[in-house]
Amino acid sequence: MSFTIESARSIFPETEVVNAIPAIVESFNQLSAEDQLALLWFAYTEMGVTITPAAMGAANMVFAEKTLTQIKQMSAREQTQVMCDLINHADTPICRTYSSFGTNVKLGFWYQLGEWMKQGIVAPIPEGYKLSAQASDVLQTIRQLEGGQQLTVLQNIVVNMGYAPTVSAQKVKEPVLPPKDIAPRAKVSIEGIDNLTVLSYMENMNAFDFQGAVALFAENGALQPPFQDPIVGQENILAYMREECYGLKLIPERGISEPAEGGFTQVKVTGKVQTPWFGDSVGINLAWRFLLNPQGKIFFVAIDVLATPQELLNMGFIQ
Ligand code: EQ3
Repeated sequence: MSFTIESARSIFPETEVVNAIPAIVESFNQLSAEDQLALLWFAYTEMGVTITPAAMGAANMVFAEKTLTQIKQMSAREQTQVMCDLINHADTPICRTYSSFGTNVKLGFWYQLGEWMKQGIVAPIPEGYKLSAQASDVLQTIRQLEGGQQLTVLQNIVVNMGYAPTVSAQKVKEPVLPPKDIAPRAKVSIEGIDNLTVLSYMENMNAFDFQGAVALFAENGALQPPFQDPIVGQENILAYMREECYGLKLIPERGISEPAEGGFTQVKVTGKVQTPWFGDSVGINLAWRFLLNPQGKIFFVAIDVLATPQELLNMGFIQ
């Protein structure tokens, strides 16, 4: 029997993935727009991590400049309306433009609005705003997550704002940056792993050489980001990486490699990823579950956010 993408999704079934996040995002979405805006403000200001302004360099903010300037020139009421529209997925020109931004531009857009809220240029959350009981519950749940998981919630919420009329909405094509020179590529070592495909994957990703990373995949291979369906095919994976992966730092720590049926090999690696937004102050605990075909190409890789830091050590034989 050979693997399908569907069957590959369940390799290393003992991996404990954080499952609270989609549920938290869902209960957040049930709140009123005002509550959502205020809750995000409270969560963001309480989180105790600050965005590295240099991260704005990882986002091509030029795509958002026109919209940001437009918002800056609005009255406070109009500004609040725009923010509520984004939350309500309203069909407005700004919401459509926002939906066309890549993840980093969306995050940078809100970072800029947040800075302007602090400076009084954009309408702040009214002083003394009281969250509803439901919103306070959601905030409390977010507080109890560990740092990397809090960021994952925030990112998921921000990415889904705006108005996208169809699933295949036109995306802004972010310019292709040349890969870093060979020299600054850092050699990666992973305890328990000597598989060259897996090691090269990590090295290419850290050098932002996405073409190199994608060449390691089988033509019909797939990459499954956290909480998403698999992205299938080299071309789609490349487009995804160009949009989502600039500035990420993969820090794999340890792994296990074992033969699977049909001449395939399954490899599980645990470690952390750092986002350019918070530099080395927050690491998100992850597992990569690779399935390599008999030719040594990546047939499938899932990236999962781990439920607990202890999971970093769980390779299947520690129960
Ligand atoms: C202004 C304020 C505060 C209040 C207002 O009312 C509303 C909003 C929205 C506000 C602003 C909020 C802001 C500025 C939020 C910013 C949030 C940020 C910067 C979050 C960043 C999160 C980044 C994360 C979680 C990155 C995770 C990356 C992962 C898991 C990468 C995984 C991958 C690996 C490791 C691979 O090997 C392949 C690719 C892939 C991407 C899947």
